[in-house]
Amino acid sequence: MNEQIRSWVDQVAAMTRPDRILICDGSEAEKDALITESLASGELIELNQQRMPGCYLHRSAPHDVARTEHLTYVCTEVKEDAGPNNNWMAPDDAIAKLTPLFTGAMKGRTMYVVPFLMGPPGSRFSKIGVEITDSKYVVLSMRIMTRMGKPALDHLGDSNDFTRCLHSLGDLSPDRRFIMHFPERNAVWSIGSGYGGNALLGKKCLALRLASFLARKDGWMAEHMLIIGVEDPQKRVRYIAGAFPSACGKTNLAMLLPPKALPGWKVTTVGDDIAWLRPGGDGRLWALNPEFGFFGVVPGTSRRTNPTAFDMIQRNTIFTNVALRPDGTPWWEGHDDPAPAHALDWQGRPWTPASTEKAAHPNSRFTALASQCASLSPEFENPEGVPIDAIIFGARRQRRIPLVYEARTWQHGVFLGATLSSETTAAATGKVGVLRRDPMAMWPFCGYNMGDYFTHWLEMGRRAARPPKIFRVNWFRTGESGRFLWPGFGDNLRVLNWILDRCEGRGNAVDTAIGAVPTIDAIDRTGLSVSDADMIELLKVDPADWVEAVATQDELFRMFGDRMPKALIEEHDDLARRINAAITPADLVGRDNGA
Ligand code: SAT
Ligand code: MN
Repeated sequence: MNEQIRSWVDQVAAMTRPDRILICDGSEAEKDALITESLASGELIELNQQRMPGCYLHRSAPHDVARTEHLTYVCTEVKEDAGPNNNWMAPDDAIAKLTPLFTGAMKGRTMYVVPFLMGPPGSRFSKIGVEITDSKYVVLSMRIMTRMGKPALDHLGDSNDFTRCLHSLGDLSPDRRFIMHFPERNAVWSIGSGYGGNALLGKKCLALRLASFLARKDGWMAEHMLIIGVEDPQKRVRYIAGAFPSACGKTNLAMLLPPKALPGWKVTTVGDDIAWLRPGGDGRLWALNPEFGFFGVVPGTSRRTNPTAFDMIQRNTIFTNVALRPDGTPWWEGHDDPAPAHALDWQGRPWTPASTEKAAHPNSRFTALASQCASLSPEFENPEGVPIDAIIFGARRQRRIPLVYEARTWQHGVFLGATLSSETTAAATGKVGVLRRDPMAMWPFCGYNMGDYFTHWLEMGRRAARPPKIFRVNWFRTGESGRFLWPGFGDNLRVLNWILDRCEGRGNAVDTAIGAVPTIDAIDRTGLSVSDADMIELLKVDPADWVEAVATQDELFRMFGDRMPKALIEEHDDLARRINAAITPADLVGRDNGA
């Protein structure tokens, strides 16, 4: 056993006073024992093992169902280093606040020590964490989401270079819940929540917040991005990384199944949530997925919307907060099967289709091994990652934002990322459906001042001789009465193909004030029933509609004061000029409905 881990474990045990300590090796026998104990304690409920072998249901505490951003802190010595995008507490104050909460917190419980590896074994880019937790559900989930146990210890050797991740369920009260990050001390302390992003500390805490901080120091990037390979009929594979806020379809896009009308095309999955990117010797950006599994949103997942994910979660999967049918199989809104006549809802209460509440929680989740994903890329374990041709930024936007457009330059692309905003989802607590700024989809995950983060993005573009092209996409534009104009899902490949064409100097586009937008016939609509009128609507750039958007961008940029890079302010002023120049006198007089 690594001596540094041992002495840290001793220190934590002295504070938390567990009844037992278990150092996890990641073996099958250990998993089986954890499942048996979890079934006995009610932390897991066995699902129908004939139909769904190795599948279990976990019901969380009713008020512990999503990330709690208002209880999440970045604890840097200097407040400005955390920035206006983070809650801040001085590191010593944070320790002083949490020490009483952790003191004795594991009495009567087992303390699990979970060494884990983020990134492929043997990669010089991989990182080690050790999570101490008193939750069996967390251990079982970490076993899926990370390379846990022996591969991690082998990678670490006797080094002290690991992130100290301390977690306890505490009493699960939001009043005593904190997720504290200490980037300068390479540590995370989380108490009071068993929910994914709050409790599986390898994911958002290490692989995004702490990693983004480290990445800036060491010249790489940790981003909230999926990574996919797009294989053409000639078997050439190109790679796209895409940043989207939580619950905006990253998992569906990562496992995209091409429409029948595009034979010979294939999408392979490298990752669905997190990308670590570095400039390679060839001047390109190379990306790897540090995770080992998928923690995806369940509602809406079906054979129709995402057959790959649906098949993936038929075995060895932990479901959290879905409904339970009488035959012991799970159900959720958007399942292929119709609503059952009787079920238990996500809290275990009787439910019928007449119930006014949802059967599954809107942020119910599956946790499944990447190796169970039929579309997993053969490059998944490549220690160098994959070379990225295009970066896409996407979000949920009913209005204004075209289906796709292209940035003029890297700097303009960084501006497109920095001005990303999205309608909120159930992945974080708070109101759903309101527009919020989410630069690069990293607002909740950037572990330092976002002004510095923008500067770092600009710098990375300068450092890579052949940086990817940058695009903005929006699958969610609606027409009259809220109808989605674009079918989404597999048909998004049509948009990706235009993007890849543009990366090679092909593909038709018109220059507009906001960037290059496809011409009406530029996106292949073979076999698709999207009318010309809808296509025009999907691609429309209405300058008058952009005036307000440009004005609110000011507010965001001003938040960062002198940490805001001038280059992005210039991009903003440039956009304002272009929008004003594009406005016609008719726009000023007034427009008819929807025009
Ligand atoms: O933060 S989680 O990992 O729980 C899910 C998400 O918001 O992306
Ligand atoms: Mn995410």
